[in-house]
Amino acid sequence: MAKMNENEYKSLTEREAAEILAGMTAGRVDIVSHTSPDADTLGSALALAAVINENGGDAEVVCSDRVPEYLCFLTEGVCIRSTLREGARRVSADVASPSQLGAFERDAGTFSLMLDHHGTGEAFADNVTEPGAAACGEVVFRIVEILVSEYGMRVPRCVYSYIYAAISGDTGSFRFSNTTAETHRIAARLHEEGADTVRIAHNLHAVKTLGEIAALKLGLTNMKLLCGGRLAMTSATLPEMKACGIKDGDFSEADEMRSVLGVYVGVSLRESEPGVWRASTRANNGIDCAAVCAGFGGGGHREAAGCTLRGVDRDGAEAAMAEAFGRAIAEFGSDKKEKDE
Ligand SMILES: [Mn+2]
Repeated sequence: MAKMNENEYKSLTEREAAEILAGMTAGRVDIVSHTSPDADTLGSALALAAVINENGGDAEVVCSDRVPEYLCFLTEGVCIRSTLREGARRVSADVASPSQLGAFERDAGTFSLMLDHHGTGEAFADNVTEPGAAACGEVVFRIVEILVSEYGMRVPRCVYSYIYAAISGDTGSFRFSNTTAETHRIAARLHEEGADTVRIAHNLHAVKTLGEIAALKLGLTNMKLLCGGRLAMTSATLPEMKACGIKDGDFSEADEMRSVLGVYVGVSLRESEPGVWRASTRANNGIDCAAVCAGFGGGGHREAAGCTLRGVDRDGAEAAMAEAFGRAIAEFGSDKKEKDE
């Protein structure tokens, strides 16, 4: 929240945001998503635009980047603009900082309202920011409820699916630690209102591209279990990825490695250029990946972190990771023993 309230922009309640949005059913409104759009930013923006349009408005969803293929089921039948409209008021959904506006970064000062749940970043408009919300979709849900109860606005059925997709996306299908009892209560309401929960779960969490399947296949082929079954590691060289038709950067199997029964840490290594290896790491059981990766000049979160290893071949990169995580796993084991005793 640090920067949020120190500047000229106001922190708004959902009620105040609803009042602003209720006033947007006349005239043009652009609802803007962040770069590299995900289900939360698009679902939130689509929901707001659909409510405004259902009540006589002229709202469009705008994103500086293209919608990724796996999210096309969500934007079906809606034109996502790549430019802002002249004279339209501007609202952002799930955008934490001006830089996340991408091509519209310079227009950041022209926004009327920001709806967000990050709580880190830099406000560029009066905003509703709720770090306790699992997704921007939760904020949008509460605002839509106020638009219905206090402004008598109509809500088309698709809105409930958009918001459900937003929340399902940011919570990893209600599995991540950001999921609260309130998240489930909202999801239940969305379900009752007709959200297409099965189709959303399938498209967001089960579907894989052929490229992802190729990467998974290579990742499983190259998998090794180390440290007495506590460390699962895989790696891919540039020629291997090329031979399997895996595009640059699409090999990231740390989550798959972590999912092996009994494993504390999953590591995925990919050669990004000859002699340079990018490591992506995921931990269960409280081992601190960020601390281990920091030893290699990288960083991230406790459960998910990364680093880059230079001047090594595959054996060297694997040995470095096995050594560092082997130590972390051994320390973790002895800490645990002490606590148990
Ligand atoms: Mn989000």
